[in-house]
Amino acid sequence: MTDTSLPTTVGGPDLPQERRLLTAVPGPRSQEKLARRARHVAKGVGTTLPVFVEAAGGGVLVDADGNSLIDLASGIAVASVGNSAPHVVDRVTEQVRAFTHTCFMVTPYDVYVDVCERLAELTPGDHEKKSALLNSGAEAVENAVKVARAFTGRDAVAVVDHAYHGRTNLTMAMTAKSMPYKAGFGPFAGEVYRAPMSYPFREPVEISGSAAADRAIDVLEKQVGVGNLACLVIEPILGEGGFVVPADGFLPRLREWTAANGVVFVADEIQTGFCRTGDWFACDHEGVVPDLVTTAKGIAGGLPLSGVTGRAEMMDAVHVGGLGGTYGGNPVACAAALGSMQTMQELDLAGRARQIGSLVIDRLSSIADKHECLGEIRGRGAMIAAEIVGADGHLPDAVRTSAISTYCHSQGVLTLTAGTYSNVLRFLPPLVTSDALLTEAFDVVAAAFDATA
Ligand code: PLZ
Repeated sequence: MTDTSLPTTVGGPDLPQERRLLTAVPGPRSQEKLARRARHVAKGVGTTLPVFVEAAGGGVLVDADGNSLIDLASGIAVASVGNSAPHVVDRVTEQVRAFTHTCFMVTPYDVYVDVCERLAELTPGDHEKKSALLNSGAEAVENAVKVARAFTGRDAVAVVDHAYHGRTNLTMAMTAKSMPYKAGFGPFAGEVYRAPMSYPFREPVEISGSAAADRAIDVLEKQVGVGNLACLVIEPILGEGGFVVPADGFLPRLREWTAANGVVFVADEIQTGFCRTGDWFACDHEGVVPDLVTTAKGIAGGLPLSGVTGRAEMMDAVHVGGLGGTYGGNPVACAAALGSMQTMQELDLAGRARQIGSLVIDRLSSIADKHECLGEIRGRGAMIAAEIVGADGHLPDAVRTSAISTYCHSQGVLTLTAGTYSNVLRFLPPLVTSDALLTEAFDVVAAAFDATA
């Protein structure tokens, strides 16, 4: 008889931290599972790398064929503390044993309040803050807009070019890119207006951050009217848009203008938050203090949780019962968040993100010396991207980008792409990845540039 008290597969940081290829990627067992997936899972749900994962931890994913892949994705910036991080596993296990759900709106519990208290401490600014917890990033963005509308009594929502805010109806309207996020899914929510972003690599002529902000402000003042504008929602560094870091001064100028005009400044820190950029939040780098911050992804070590945190008077502008949802702030997800934040603090993962950033930038710089197609290296902390261009040094090269990524996958390194023009390689390793593993991963990335030249 087999001992069923023990899980057959254990992930977490004790997994051997190595790249190990036993078969082609995907191997035969993953291929079999893929055929089953195709029978039962809707086609619209895409796959970046079709291997079936059986365990993960630290900086690796182990697939059904026993291959150990280096993870440069973290499940899109989620597993920052690594998969099955010990504090997350312990707190989740304890919580699952105690109770799994009551619905916070029916009968409250401590871990929800604990997470809100931590969010108030960790998000930028030392003003009085309150939070509401939800399930997904898109839901957090939707709720931030509800709060801003309730507080201001205004309707309009401003977003920027290349923005990504989610796949629900309102957040599809707020997201810029049509394919694959919006095509065929309209009509979209109204009263969403798009302003030009600061995208230093793609400006026709060099423009300062504050001048780029004035360009956006001009569009909003003339085409929307500040009196109609409830909020400006912006990612301090674009995520899906290609890790675009706006020119210095862009965010501070927008912050100043929104404050002067009664517009709620919402920082969407869903991808940038929780140590990813080398600080707790990306707004911290320029000393920008948003009115509201949306969080998700890295917050809870892989369990679904998101939040809106902001000025107490804004959060409290909504009538009782106006915010919530059945699962929002689920106790198991909240326990995971507390374990994840504890890990970030104990291991100084913000500091580690900065170290990872310099290693990655170093490696990409030597690739750029050899390959002119690497048009720009940008990002902060462990959120670094390489924009891939054609021989003119400017035209986006999505084909080469995809070829580089595909090569990495075949060699057991999980990379992601991004960008409006699908020509950005983005690197989001778990913040607990070792230097040795990163070095090996970037040897493969370098080989991918050579092999696709
Ligand atoms: N805001 C800044 O990055 C999620 C989406 C991947 P959800 N980004 C990854 C995909 O193809 O669906 C994201 C984000 C920013 C909002 C969201 C939305 O978060 O948890 O996916 O709803």
